Amino acid sequence: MRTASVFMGLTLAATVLTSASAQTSYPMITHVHPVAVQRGKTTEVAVDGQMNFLGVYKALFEGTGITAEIVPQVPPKVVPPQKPVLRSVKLKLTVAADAALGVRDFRVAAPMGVSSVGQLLIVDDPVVVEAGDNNTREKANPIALPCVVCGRIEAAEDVDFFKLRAEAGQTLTFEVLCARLQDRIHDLQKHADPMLTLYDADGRELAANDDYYFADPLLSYTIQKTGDYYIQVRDSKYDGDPRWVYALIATPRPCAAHVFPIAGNPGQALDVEPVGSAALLQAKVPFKVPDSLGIGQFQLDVKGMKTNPTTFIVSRLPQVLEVEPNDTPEQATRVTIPCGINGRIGTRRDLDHFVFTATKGKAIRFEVKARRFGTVLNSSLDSFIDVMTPKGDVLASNDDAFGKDSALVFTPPADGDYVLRIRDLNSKGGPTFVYYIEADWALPDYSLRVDCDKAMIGPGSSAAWYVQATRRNGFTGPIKVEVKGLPKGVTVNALTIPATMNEGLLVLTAAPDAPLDAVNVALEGSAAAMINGKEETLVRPVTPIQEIYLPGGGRGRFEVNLQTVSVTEPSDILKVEVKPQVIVLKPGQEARIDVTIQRRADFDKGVSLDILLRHLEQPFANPLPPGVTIEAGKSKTLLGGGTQGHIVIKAAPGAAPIENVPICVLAHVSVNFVVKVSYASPAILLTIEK
Ligand SMILES: [Ca+2]
Ligand SMILES: [Ca+2]
Ligand SMILES: [Ca+2]
Ligand SMILES: [Ca+2]
Repeated sequence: MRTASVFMGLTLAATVLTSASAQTSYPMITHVHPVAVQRGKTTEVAVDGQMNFLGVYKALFEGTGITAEIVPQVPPKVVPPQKPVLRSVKLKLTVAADAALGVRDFRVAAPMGVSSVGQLLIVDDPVVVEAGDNNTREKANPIALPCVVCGRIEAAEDVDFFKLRAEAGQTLTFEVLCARLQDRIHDLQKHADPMLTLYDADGRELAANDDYYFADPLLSYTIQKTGDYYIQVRDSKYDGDPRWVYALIATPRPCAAHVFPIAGNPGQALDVEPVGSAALLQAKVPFKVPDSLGIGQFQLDVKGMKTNPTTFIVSRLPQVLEVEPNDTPEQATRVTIPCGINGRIGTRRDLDHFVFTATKGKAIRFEVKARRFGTVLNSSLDSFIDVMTPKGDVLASNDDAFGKDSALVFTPPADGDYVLRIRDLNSKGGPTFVYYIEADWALPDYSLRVDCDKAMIGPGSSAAWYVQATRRNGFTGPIKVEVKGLPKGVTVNALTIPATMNEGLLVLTAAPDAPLDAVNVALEGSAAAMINGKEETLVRPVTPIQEIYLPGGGRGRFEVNLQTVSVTEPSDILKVEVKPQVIVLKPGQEARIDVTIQRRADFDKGVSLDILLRHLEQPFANPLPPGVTIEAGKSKTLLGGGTQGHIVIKAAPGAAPIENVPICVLAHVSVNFVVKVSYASPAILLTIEK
């Protein structure tokens, strides 16, 4: 049944206590309070949002080490046929003592569907919750460091003061996680821009910070005089919203906001330079690189104290460090491809050059990993890269390929030396402008995303996921996609994205007796590719993308870390039936798909049909093979309150042969003028003959 949906309008606020009997949607999380939970403890948190949280029976988390008990809910009394609605659920969270620190995605599951993604912060220090009116220094909430304060910038003009005692010589660090917890919230139209200010006992401002990690602030300050101090959290424009929760980390422990170098080989013993207050204690810190490949966050040991988890990249590529001065092509640091380059745009207008020897026609891929919104790559650098001749003639350039990070593929026109240059787009620089560049052969490869991140399937019904492939460096082969860990009673069609297509459809179907449940699943692609003359199997994960509301009603898409399947109670549309389920066309031929929807007895609202996933006429996914289109004039897609429709598809005279491409019919129900819920038919296998 439901997959796509989104686009909350303000109209939802009008239906606070009751909903119409039909037009089912899923719970949409907007915020969690308190948003931080201490590991090794059990904590009760409130999860709030839109639509209906009544009957939530389970919570699902990214990673391991968190379990949840649902605190029993008390449904409000309503007059039938109205149904009770709750906008909140309380969870009793138990976090294992060895659970990974940091931000985690999670969801809750209700009988009618699984929620959009919410985020929680796992911390080591005691959590305290903002209390009462703390809008002035006089009314500040007392806190004892180290701690994590969970509060809210709940209204315009809200300022939150916290009072603390500090000793002369202590270096304190304060960090807020607030804006970073809002990026992937489905329908939070207005986002916070928090800032921090530190005051002494007399109200003199000692330090302030607005944007350190994207819009979130961080500041460290060395106390000169033992006494009372005040830390203030507010929005930089004095705005506020009850959904703007934050975690204020307040600690006398050393801070490593970044490290240099930012990458190393598994198991390597490195001396890294912390950027932050940890550098006051120890300029170079021994660090054993973990074995887990990829981008992670790890704590440093500084003089017997642990820092915050800081971002580090583990790679098998040989690692090199920039050597200053390298501000001109003549001073370039020599590197050998393939390698990982570690550097820093250390000052304003700094340029870093790297010279390498290349072979005519042997393509090289450069990818910067420094700053990507919505991830832990949080360097200050907005990279810009050029590949040049040793004389400085620019041959290729890139600014933004992955968020603010640059990437390009360079095919050398002749044997010889070439120079890679990296700089900040705005000529800024400083200790926090660390970067890593993957410099590797441009080998055939691909990546996969899936729209969307959750499936909600009624008994006997189906839901659709659209897998989208990006092919790189000449990879043209078919890609097999599999779903691992489906719940009991749920099946999915086989999918191999053909060589001539870049997308494919997965239809998940629940058996009529499938039990109510929700589980996280993993999608994986595998494909054969010729790598240096040898056939290899490339296995790649599929990144879930959640649709998010864009102001004005547009459909945004944001990468999340959870892919979830739920079996629900029967919804508005019980089933979308299609005939035929196998279609064979010759070029130039048409086929008519007859569609019958089974409505739940109390559901009489309008339904529309489609094969493409579209919003406001913009296509987001199209499972039809090349040359096959919908004949809109011959189709009946607006059913009103009816149950019968049809869609005519046509193969163009030049349509290439292709076998058994899965497509399906979506039945859309509008929840309001911006929220749409989609139900899917079983897969139809489409073949084009010669
Ligand atoms: Ca507050
Ligand atoms: Ca800010
Ligand atoms: Ca330089
Ligand atoms: Ca850039």
